[in-house]
Amino acid sequence: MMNQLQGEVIAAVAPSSNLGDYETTYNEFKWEDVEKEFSWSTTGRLNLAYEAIDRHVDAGRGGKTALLYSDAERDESYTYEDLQLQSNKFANVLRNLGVSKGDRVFVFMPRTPELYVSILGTIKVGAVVGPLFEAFMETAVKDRLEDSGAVALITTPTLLARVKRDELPELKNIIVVGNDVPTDDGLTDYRSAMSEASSETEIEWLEREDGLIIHYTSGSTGKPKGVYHVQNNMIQHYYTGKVVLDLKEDDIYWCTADPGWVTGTSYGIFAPWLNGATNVVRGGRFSPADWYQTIQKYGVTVWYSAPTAFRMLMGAGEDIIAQYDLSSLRHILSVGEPLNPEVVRWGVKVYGQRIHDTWWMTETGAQLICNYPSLPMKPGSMGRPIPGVEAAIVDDNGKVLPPYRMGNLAIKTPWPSMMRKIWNNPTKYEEYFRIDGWYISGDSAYQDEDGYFWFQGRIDDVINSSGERIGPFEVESKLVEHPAVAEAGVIGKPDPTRGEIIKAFISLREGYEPSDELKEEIAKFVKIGLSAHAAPREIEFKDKLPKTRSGKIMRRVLKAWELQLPVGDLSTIED
Ligand code: 6R9
Repeated sequence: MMNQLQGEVIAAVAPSSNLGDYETTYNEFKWEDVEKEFSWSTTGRLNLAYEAIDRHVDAGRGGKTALLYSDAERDESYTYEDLQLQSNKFANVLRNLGVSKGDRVFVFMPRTPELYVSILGTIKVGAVVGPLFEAFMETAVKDRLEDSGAVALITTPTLLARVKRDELPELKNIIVVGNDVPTDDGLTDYRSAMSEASSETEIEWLEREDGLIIHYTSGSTGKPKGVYHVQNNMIQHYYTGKVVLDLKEDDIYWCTADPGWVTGTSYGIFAPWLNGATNVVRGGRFSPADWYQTIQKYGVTVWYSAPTAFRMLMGAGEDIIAQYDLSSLRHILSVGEPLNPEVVRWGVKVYGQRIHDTWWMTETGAQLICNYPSLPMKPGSMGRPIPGVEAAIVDDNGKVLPPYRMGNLAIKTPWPSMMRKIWNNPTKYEEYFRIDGWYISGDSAYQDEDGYFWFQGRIDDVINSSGERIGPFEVESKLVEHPAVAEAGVIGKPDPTRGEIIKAFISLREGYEPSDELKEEIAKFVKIGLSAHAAPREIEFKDKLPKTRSGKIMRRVLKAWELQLPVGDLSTIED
């Protein structure tokens, strides 16, 4: 099973990347060298918003474009100096409302420049940001505001209707961005408050261990967990921006993620601005034409997205690609889910670029295992650990396993952007560190003899059929190679004789109709292409698969459907 995806290597594309030679950099690397970049090396204090924005202005780069924003109605551009002044104003708006260091301030609104200004201003006063997806409904919003004890919220008139203010006594202030702001108690009109606020402010200078952000993320059971991160994260945001995103002075960088997801903050805000890049934000929903148009319009050079988006672009076909000039692209990356080798091959074909997989989690705060422009790529592998990080496959007792043995993907503690707590839930936090010296990710993987890591699934997704352990990802990857298959989700279905059998949920590409013949053909395709025991014994066609907002196929929902069990917390599901 484990060697099925091995053997294919795509040569390094940019030996002159910021990383340089992987082995040498990895062996000689020290975090202390990166830390020197920031103000604490001279003052002992820091503030991420200062380091990301004002630091560039102080260094004479204030006129450089920091943000290129567009949606169906707006088309705007902001320099680093513009963002400095706007975030200063917003910091003053918050201070006038009594917000101070350590307070939790949540943002609940679509991707607009105001969202980015609000986040930066919140950090400037030393408050902890809590980003929420715009599509959250009442209960999801309430759970998060209540658990975190948020004192302020920035939202829009439309979304305000989903905030149960009478049930949230700690939420004293709501700042509303929009045209018709109601004038109730506790509501502040963003625009008029901003126009009255001074554009100078005192930055709250912080310790490295002071709070930065809380991202709520769903586990397989229970309520969402508030993953708490500190200012120290910026060391790793900055460094991975440099060596994984490979950001250079002239890059036009586009991360397609919403800040409701950790990718949209760590890599949609912090990493690009800490590196002084020009950051593209496109509002509105996904559409292939719109996305290609965005790349063409701005001349995007570095593009960070997710497998689900790449698969949808693949589904949209090649004719549309021919209508746009995408020649500015020089580096493409992916995160959030396993990146199927088929997608990598397709990227090489249609974009002339490898799509570089990166692995990390909300809890890890920043990228940990990655493909680099200067490293040969093995499609289907997540790559190798970033310099300064040690990763391994360990068994349940913490024993490090040799190459090709599947086990817990674990990270040696600590690393700069490691979460520092689960808000209000120390027990959950400790579970991740139950094996001394290691963070246990909950993912299963194996490592090959060259040190590359291969994702197999979430631990609880691993299928055991007739004693064979099968990673659903390998089966799904083979399935999407079939011309009829757009997306596939694979689960283990309990079976009296085999323990579990493999069941595949499949959505079909345009032009294909469900039929028993097609089921047979697809099963045979896996049997021949992967192995007999990996072939799904059952296939069910669906119009759409359940996915999180970050694009992960929710295997636990497929499983719950199959077993007719409650599906649990669905607050992060796509509509
Ligand atoms: C950044 C982010 C974390 C979980 C993680 C794993 C899956 C993320 C992946 C990947 C395979 C990759 N995941 N990147 N699986 N290959 N390159 O996604 O954070 O939303 O917390 O999800 O996502 O299962 O444990 P988060």
